[in-house]
Formats: sequence, structure tokens, C-alpha cells
Amino acid sequence: MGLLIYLDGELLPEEQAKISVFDHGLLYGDGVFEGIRAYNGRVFRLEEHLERLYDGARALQLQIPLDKAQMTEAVLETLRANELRDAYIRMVVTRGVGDLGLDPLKCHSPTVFIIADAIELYPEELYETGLALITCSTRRNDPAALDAGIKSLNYLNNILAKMETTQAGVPEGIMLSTDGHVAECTAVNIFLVKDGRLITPPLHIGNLGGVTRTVTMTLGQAQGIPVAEQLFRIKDVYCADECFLTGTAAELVPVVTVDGRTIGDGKPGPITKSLREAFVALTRAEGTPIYS
Ligand code: PXG
Repeated sequence: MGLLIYLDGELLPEEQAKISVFDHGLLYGDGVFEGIRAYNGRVFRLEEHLERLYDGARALQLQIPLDKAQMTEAVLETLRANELRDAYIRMVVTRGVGDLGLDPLKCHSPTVFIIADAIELYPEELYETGLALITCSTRRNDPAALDAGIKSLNYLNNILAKMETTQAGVPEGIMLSTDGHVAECTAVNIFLVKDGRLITPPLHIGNLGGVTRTVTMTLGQAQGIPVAEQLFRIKDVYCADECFLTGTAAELVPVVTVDGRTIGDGKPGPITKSLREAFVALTRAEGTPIYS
């Protein structure tokens, strides 16, 4: 049986959930999206995801036709219609139908759709053994040109980097800023552990302010680990004691090699493990209930 998709106020069978070829989300990548997860009947950090979506839309002067309470209800309805308790949720708002020119003012009605589906996870053994990464030659967009905090439908530079990782046979890759600092990976944020400190790049170099990144920093502080947002370069990754990635789909996943160099002792480190355990526990304990 196919999925039921929320599209502009209706729940439609997936074969009928279609949008126009004149939608500017498709023609120009003009729109915003979110990827969210539900664990055991609760949506994790829904408010934070909605805040990022609405802030991104606001920055684009894109008026979402639902308020946050209505959008929350639409997400929960979509999950219920598909009888899901554990799920990946994709929420998309596009500029809507316009003409063939760029002008967003000619698009009168944004398109809103929500897909909720069973989640495809990284294989469990990757959490035990850790990932291999490469450094991608594709740079992250310059934040002077496009703010990476807007989770827009323009993902081409991440996709070019993703093609490099696939070519290299690894699941993720590090993306540098235009001035050569480590920014993030293709769809996850990056953390290092060095001398007992947790370090992640600051947002101003052009990375996404990940919801999982924020949760991880809070969990680190709660465990008494000093946490810093600090610029670093690829050599600092090679010389780190531990490295891990954070994202909604990946959760918190250890990295054990980068560009063929072994990180730390080549196994997921103790701080990575303890933060991962705390993260997993939190996802099981908190969230917006789907079925009340
Ligand atoms: N950086 C980028 C560029 C992202 O797209 C993250 C970091 C992590 O953010 P969260 O809020 O998830 O902790 C993302 C996440 C997926 C997927 O299937 C994730 C994203 C985009 C597309 C697919 O995991 N964004």
C-alpha cells in the first residue's frame, strides 16, 4: 500500500500527490524544507525544526499559509494517516506556481507538502565501527552569497559533494568553506574531540545550524565537557582524538578515518559513545506525541 501525502490541506494517495511543472520550487529551487524524525510515537524536536523552517521562509519573504500550530497538526495528521510511530518526515514549502520568470511576486500561493515514511537508517554496524570520510573538493556555498542557515531547496553544492563521496565509496564527506575551514559534511554537522573538549565550527562560516548539533552541544555541557564553536582546518581533523557527525537521519555517528588517516586510535572514542548514548536516550524520552 502506498503512502498518504499531505498536499495543500489534503491527504492524497501518493500517485495523486502531484505538483505543477510551473512550481518555482522545481523551476528555481525557490523554497524551504525540513527533515524530521519520530521515535516511538513522538516527533523529536518538532518546534526547533518548525522554527528553522519559518525563519528560512521569512528570510525569503515566503509566507507559509499555515501558522506553526496548524503546521504541527498537519505533520501529526500525516503520521496518523500512515499509522506511523517511527518515521522520517519531510516537510516542504515552495514558492508555488508562477510563470517562467524568476519573480516570486508572480507566485500567489505557496505549495506545502509533507511526506512521512518509514525511516532508512545507517546500518547498525557503522555505529560500532565508525565511518570513513573524504574531504570533498566541492566547497560549501559562500555565506556572503547565500546564507547556509536557510535550509532551501537549492542543494546542488551538497549534491556535487555527495557525488564525490559516492565515487570514493564512503558514506559522507567533509566540505570546506571557501577560505578552507572545515564547515560541515554533505547533510550532517561535524564535531571533534581534542584534549577532552568538544569543538564544532561556528555557524558564520556557512553551515547549517543543525537541530542535532544544538542538542549535542547541550548534552556535552550537561556531561561537564567543555564545548566550543571554533574554526578549524582539515589538519585539526586528522589530529583529533575523536570525530563524529550529527544529523536527524544519522543521529550521532562516529568517524574513524578521514582521507585515509586514522582518527585517534581508529575506534569510536569514549566521549562520542557517551554522547551517542545520551542522544539515543533523549530521543526515546522527549517529543511531541502523535497519538494522544
Ligand atoms: N547540514 C546540512 C547541510 C544538512 O542538510 C544537517 C547539517 C543536520 O541538521 P539536523 O537539523 O538534521 O541536525 C543537515 C540536515 C537526511 C537529510 O536525509 C538531512 C538533511 C537534508 C537532506 C537529507 O538526513 N539536512
